[in-house]
Amino acid sequence: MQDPHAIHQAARAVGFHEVRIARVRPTPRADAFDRWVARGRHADMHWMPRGRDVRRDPRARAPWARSVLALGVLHHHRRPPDPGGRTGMVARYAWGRDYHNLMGKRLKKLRARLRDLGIRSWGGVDTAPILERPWAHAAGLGFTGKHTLQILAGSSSWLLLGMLFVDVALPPTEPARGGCGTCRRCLVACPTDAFPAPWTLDSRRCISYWTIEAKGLPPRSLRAGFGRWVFGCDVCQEVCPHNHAPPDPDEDDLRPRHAWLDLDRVLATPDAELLEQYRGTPLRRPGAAGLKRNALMVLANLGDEGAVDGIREHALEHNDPVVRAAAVWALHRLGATVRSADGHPLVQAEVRACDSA
Ligand code: B12
Ligand code: SF4
Ligand code: SF4
Repeated sequence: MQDPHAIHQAARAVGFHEVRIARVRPTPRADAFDRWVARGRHADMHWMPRGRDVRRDPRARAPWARSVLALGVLHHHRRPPDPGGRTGMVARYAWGRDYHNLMGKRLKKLRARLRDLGIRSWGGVDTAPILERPWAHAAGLGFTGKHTLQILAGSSSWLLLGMLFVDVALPPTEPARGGCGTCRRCLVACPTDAFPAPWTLDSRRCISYWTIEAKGLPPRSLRAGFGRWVFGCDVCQEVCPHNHAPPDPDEDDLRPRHAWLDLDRVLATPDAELLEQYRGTPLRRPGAAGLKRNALMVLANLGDEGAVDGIREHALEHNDPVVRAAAVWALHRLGATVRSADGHPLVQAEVRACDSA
């Protein structure tokens, strides 16, 4: 059996804060994933059911895999003060550089070091068809909280994951300490009631899904629940008692750059320029129209009539009907009169809904 010490050292040297190891077998709890998809809880993330065989057993992609390295980067920082004006909150994981790039580079370096040790590897961060949390749980990289996130006892859930399957059998690490016990805080605190049961999230009700992944308009019944979240949502983690004193990583790449967005500015900035401003960050994921849609939701929730002129000027004529429809709704919520000659069905549906409200 290979000495795991060199591997742990290599992983730490390239910038992974946490490393755990599990033996490869069929993915634990893969049936829960199948049930989740069968119930439509992946919403419009049509890519999720793809690669089912690999999700169920990574050896469908890497038949030589014997062990998995569960790798973690801790990313917590204290939220900087609200700069004032009409602002929206960004979820913590997105405050700095895009973790796909950051961790992807670290993974690449680690794979090169493993190659030097004669070890073959395959894996990824987020985008490969790997059920990262069940593997992290199996390796003892935290335990799975009722909000479905991995929590490191004595540290926090402000932890991003990467997985690397290797062709050597390594001694597995200990199972994680801790658990949720009788606590239910996250389930109760979720502003949009997105947990049909503990350890199960319905993406169709999750603010994170709607502000990052979704292309369309969120259901009207959920919009007020978005509160000030303009990108992602951290509520289920903020209320968790395991996150009361998280460590802050002292790393330049993880430092907060945009914890708050100026919503008027998001609307007024031309789309291409907006995307350019957020190059290399997760904020590009919903596209410029998605960010503007999100900004309109939050402006409506802020209830500040001062936003009306900006919405009329910059959003009501936007080339994306989702933005125009969101603008109609925001204007209505801010008490402004909305007369729209816009014939697009999405916009018309919003106008009708506002008229009948
Ligand atoms: C799709 C996805 C989403 C979707 C769906 C989220 C979800 N809960 O499924 C949306 C867009 C909503 C989302 C939101 C977020 N995401 Co996301 N997302 C993913 C992705 C790509 C796939 C997750 C997946 O397969 N979901 C399907 C469900 C069925 O799987 P699961 O939740 O892992 O469920 C397993 C367990 O719950 C377990 N289980 C079931 N029952 C039981 C019972 C018990 C007792 C136990 C112990 C376990 C257990 O079995 C299930 C597997 O079958 C992963 C990356 C990856 N490839 O894994 C990142 C990932 C999960 N996301 C991540 C993050 C950071 C977030 C956000 C915090 C971002 C934000 N701040 O806005 C939110 C958190 C919302 C939440 N409470 O989960 C991190 C989580 C890190 C961590 N510490 O756990 C990941 C791992 C990305 C990464 N590489 O770091 N995400
Ligand atoms: S991320 Fe926000 S909306 Fe999604 S489950 Fe957690 S608290 Fe609910
Ligand atoms: S808030 Fe409570 S129930 Fe939710 S993950 Fe944290 S400890 Fe578990």
